[in-house]
Amino acid sequence: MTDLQRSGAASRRGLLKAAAGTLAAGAASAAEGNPANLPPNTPDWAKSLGPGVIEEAYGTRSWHETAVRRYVPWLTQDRQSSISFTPLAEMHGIITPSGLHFERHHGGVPDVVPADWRLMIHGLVERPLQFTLEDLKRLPSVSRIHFLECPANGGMEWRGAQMSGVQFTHGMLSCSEWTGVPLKALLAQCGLKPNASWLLAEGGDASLMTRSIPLAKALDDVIVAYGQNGEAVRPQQGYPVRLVVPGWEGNVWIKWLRRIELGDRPWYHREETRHYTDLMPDGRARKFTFVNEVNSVITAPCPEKPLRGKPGFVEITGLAWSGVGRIARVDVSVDGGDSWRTAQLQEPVLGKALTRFRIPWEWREGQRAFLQSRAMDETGRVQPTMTALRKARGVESIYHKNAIHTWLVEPDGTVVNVQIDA
Ligand SMILES: Nc1nc2c(c(=O)[nH]1)N[C@H]1C(S)=C(S)[C@@H](COP(=O)(O)O)O[C@H]1N2
Ligand SMILES: [Mo]
Repeated sequence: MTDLQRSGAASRRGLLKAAAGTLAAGAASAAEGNPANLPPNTPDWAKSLGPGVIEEAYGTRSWHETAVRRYVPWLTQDRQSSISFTPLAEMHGIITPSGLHFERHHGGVPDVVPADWRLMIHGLVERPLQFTLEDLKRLPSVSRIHFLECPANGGMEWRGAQMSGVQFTHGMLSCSEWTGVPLKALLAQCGLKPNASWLLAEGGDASLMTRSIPLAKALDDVIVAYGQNGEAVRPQQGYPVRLVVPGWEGNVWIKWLRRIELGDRPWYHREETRHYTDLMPDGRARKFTFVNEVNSVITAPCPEKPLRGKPGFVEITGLAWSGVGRIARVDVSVDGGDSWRTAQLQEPVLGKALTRFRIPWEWREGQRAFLQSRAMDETGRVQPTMTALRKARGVESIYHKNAIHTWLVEPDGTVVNVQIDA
């Protein structure tokens, strides 16, 4: 049996276990290599026919690839109301494979039966309507690439660095191509009453999560999405339909969407309609902070991608994003912000999407370096330093931490998560 056959035959769970189990051995043998497989020899895998088409009717990645979503056991009491993180250090380009999209659920993942699913739109409308999935798919669609970030991303680090790598410092962040119907079109079918100014979106999971969203945003760029990266939205992401609210905090991207109610004010009064608030140093709270502001992080080198023992040319690369528009510029420092060089932005550079940046660097043997990236968006917003952000927001917040992040490269090439006073 070849490796591909073995992985094809294994259950999903079995495959993950197998992959994890071979990680250590695989890493060691990858470094050494098997001389019999190296040039000029014919490698083992070229000596016999491999499996044919549809051996795996729904494909999976190579079983040698081991990056997985992970969670932090001490962060939540259980896994139903919890969060898992995207392994950002392993990502190429800007699209997150759907199987590695971070997950945030308040009541677990419901198994919604598509034939039994309806979207109800009611409240301050002329004609309350219900849509089936087929109804939605008959309407003109759009496909747009947007990042989705939980506003709690980085929230464990207001008081200091504490997470072990970029997966946990920034991994409540993913980016997909979303396909669906502009919410504006559905609202037009229902006919808005003149005093409609807010909407309530409700999810069909056990948490029946609801969020208030200003109507102006709904009429701007909100999508009622059934597609994710070319296929149906994954169950973990809200199958069959979720709200896509470009650039805005993840908690308003209601999953398993089932109801939209139009009103003339936000739904403060409902217990389950609590919104995320930001506690300020003077004791006041910011009630609605919808936009995820300009942010960036270096994804290599990083704690998961150390330079160990290999001085010389290194490409520093990472991701930048802004909830208000396109990324205009990313500067990179290797000396903790004393000096900066402007990185190259890789196409495509899209509004409210992840943007990849790259810049070459010569790492001298034994050099200690403080790597930072500082993004600026097309509106001129610039990422603040951690010191400046703390000054403005204090340390009682959880949400909307978009400070410049620092990785310390030790003389031996190990990379450590640190915060510096600058
Ligand atoms: N119905 C419902 N929608 C939801 C949630 C939920 O628990 N239930 N979690 C929200 C939060 S807090 C975030 S950050 C995003 C996460 O989306 P993802 O799981 O696709 O990454 O979904 C939002 N939509
Ligand atoms: Mo979230």
